[in-house]
Amino acid sequence: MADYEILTPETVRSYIDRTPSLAGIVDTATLDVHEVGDGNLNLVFVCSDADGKGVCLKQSLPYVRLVGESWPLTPKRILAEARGLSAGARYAPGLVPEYYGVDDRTHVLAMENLRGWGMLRGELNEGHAYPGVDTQLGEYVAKVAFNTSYFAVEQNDLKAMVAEAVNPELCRITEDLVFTEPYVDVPNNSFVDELSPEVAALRADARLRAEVGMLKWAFMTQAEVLVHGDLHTGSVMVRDADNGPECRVIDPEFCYYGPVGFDLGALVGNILAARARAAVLDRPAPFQEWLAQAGPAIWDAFEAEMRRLWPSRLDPTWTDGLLDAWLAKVAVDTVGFAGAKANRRIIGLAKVTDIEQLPPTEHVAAATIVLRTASRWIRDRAALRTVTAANEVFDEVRDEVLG
Ligand code: SR1
Ligand code: MG
Repeated sequence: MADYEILTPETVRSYIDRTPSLAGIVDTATLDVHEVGDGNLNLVFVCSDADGKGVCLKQSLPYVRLVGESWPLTPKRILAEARGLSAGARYAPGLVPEYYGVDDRTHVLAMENLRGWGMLRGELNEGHAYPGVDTQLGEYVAKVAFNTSYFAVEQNDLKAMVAEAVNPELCRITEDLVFTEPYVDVPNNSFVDELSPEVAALRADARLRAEVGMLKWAFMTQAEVLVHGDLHTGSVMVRDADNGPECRVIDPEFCYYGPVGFDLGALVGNILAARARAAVLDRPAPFQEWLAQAGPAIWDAFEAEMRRLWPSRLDPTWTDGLLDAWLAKVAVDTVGFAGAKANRRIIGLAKVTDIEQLPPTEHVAAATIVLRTASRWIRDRAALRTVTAANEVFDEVRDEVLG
């Protein structure tokens, strides 16, 4: 049970009226309110008035929405989301929604209402390409990463920021659901019988189990930058604007100081699911080709932005050679984390519509492509070295599964 007021579409108007920080944002007399939260954790209210002004209110529940009150979860996670959104607004303006503030009594965060925007995952499911959004996402990750790291923040200050941003309950979810549970038999897992041999094979692969353990270790110990922490294609809103496609990154409630490759890997791993879906549905070649270059494009934009920002680093004794070595390490991390993020969506709790909403035969084929590709990414990431090389594994596996 919550010990704070849980909002409903009917109570949102009076909540806005009695919350000084929201005064004047919308006209509550003409407000239209819809609860649209289709994620795993929270309530989301999109509110629009008759003049076209809007606000989006996100309220964290004291439990996991996907499961119910039997899985309690701190509602203070909304403060982590506020931290992530503020960092995005400061370092990557225009790539996150406008942030209007957070109320730590009711665990409600207010932000720009992205009315008319679509979720990238849903758009990809429908076969819609968003050229340029890949580049914007790579830039977003680099801008936040550089500016929240030792590259740009004085050592003592950064240590305080790392401590302030610890997010143990949310990180524990990731540690369990991404790195542990898919590889053992627990009630949270589920998959169709036809996938049992694939799952058994990856669980029996000692090398893979060791490598996924190393990725979990990296997730738990490498406080490199403020990562978003859940940067899948459902955390990206998109639209076709006058100047071309654009995106806004949302939902950073899992943010904490971790390895930057975890965010890049989340994007690449979810593009893997989208690619598998597009392949089994035999989507038109231009769409599949755009999806194929999206992972490398994200990486290229990330690397280019890091190199652009590099001359402004605080410590000039960090040489250009260090940046080269650091980028090489992050590229390997990215491939590995992408594999871990993809496998969990097939085997564990919290699946993705890309794969779940396929007809049975296509579902098995797409899931098999994801599992085989992702497992090779995890196991062979040091040899693969780049997102581009990882893409070639997808091509091989797709041909092996689809013939
Ligand atoms: C129990 S929460 C399941 C998942 O939802 C979030 O979006 C994260 O991906 C988390 O792992
Ligand atoms: Mg989320």
